Amino acid sequence: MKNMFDTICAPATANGTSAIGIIRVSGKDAISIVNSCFQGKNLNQVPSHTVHYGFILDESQVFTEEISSNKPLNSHNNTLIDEVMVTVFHAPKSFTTENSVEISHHGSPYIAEKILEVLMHKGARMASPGEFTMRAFINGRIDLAQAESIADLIAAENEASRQLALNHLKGDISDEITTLRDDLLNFTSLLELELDFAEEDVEFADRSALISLVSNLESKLTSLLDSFTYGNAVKNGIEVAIIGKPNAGKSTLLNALLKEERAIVSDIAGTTRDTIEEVLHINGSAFRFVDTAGIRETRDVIEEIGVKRAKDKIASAKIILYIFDEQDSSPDEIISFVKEYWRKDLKIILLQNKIDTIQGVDNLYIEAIKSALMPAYVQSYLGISAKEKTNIDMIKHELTEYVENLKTSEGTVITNQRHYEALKKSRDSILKVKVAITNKIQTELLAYELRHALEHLGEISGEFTNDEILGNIFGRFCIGK
Ligand SMILES: Nc1nc2c(ncn2[C@@H]2O[C@H](COP(=O)(O)OP(=O)(O)OP(=O)(O)O)[C@@H](O)[C@H]2O)c(=O)[nH]1
Ligand SMILES: [Mg+2]
Repeated sequence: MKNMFDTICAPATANGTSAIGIIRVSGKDAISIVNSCFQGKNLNQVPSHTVHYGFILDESQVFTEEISSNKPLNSHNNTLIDEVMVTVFHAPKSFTTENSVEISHHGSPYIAEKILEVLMHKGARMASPGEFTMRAFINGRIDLAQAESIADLIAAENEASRQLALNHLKGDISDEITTLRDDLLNFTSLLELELDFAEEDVEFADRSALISLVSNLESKLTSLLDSFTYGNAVKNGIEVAIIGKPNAGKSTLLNALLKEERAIVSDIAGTTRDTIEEVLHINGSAFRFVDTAGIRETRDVIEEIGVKRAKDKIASAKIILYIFDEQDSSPDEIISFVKEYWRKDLKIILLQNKIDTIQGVDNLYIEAIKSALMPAYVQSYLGISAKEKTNIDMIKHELTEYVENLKTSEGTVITNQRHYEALKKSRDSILKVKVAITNKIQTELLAYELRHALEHLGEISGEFTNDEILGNIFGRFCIGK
């Protein structure tokens, strides 16, 4: 980890031309460093949370002359880099809790670079990725789960992930974990007290109360863990594979869903050979649609690879849109396909395509499929025309409903794999504690398992952490965050 006492600087806005760019400076000397290359006002004397107009002075100027910050504004132009607004924050009321300055300059990458050069000449160093947020964490302004939620918030691309990230930033995970930990800590202390009085054979920690606490914890941890299915879906999008025989209309359907001609459509069976993936946001949730090669026996080596990829997609997808043409698929074919690929955590939607080409509905056909598969294997059967875009909205409605059903009862939703792992380990320890109590195991072992559970819970908020974990988390942030 780099020195936490350095004053750091970095652009806070994306690299590229824009109306305004912001450079962030944080650390003990942030204000004096910026002041030493600022012309307009003495920043060392301004109150916190105030904005000031002035100029950033050129590096050569900074070097050759003692700068008086109260110099008149009409100095020679080539000594000035840019006209800026600076915002001053005094410790501890800043994002990092350190003295901080934000310089708003004209949004040219060249100007940003020049200003950073000057700041570095004056003693600041370039921040590493996520270093501002890491300082906020190390200085105790936010916990680790909140720090991670900042990265999630920046990455949020739809309404649901924005909402969850904001809840996390506001501390919903942290609050929940703190409550769980406090209860546990209380008991662990009582058990450890018993150990101190081991000779006397006393019981400070009421075992039946401990059992009910442990059961309570177990169910809370389980519901947090369950929420990850939804949380993960929101954060990473839900994979939806479009599967079917060649010419069923898979690519036409992808195009209809996306409302653009993304995939090549033709009446030659075997048109799509590779998988084609596109993200579509429906009612605030992200779906990753994958168009695949039509599944059939083939001697064509390339097509065979495509078919293999399609089958891999069935394995990784959460939802399958199985699309078929009545004139080209018997009920038996469809039934045996579904039975072959069905798994408990997979939703299969059957789409009878090309309804624009059929005269009247063949009830026997539909009934044969429905009676064999519904509701055990399949919950929805829709008639569509991908070409005419008939009933595409019904597919979208089914997908939205899927997301709604994933939502567990209201409450905290886990979106982070690291939290999920830590919660799982906590629950494992809690289950061991439960067994230990029932078997009237030694207090010492009981206390040991409880400590473990506490540590795993503490990993989430960052109470128990190490440089490697921190490096891993903050290294993925952008510079300037
Ligand atoms: N009438 C009608 N034709 C359709 C419909 N959907 C697709 N087609 C036609 O069916 C043919 C095959 O469509 P594709 O979308 O390329 O089928 P695919 O499943 O992607 O086929 P492969 O990539 O070869 O596996 C094309 O000629 C489409 O125009 C539909 O709803 N109605
Ligand atoms: Mg295709």
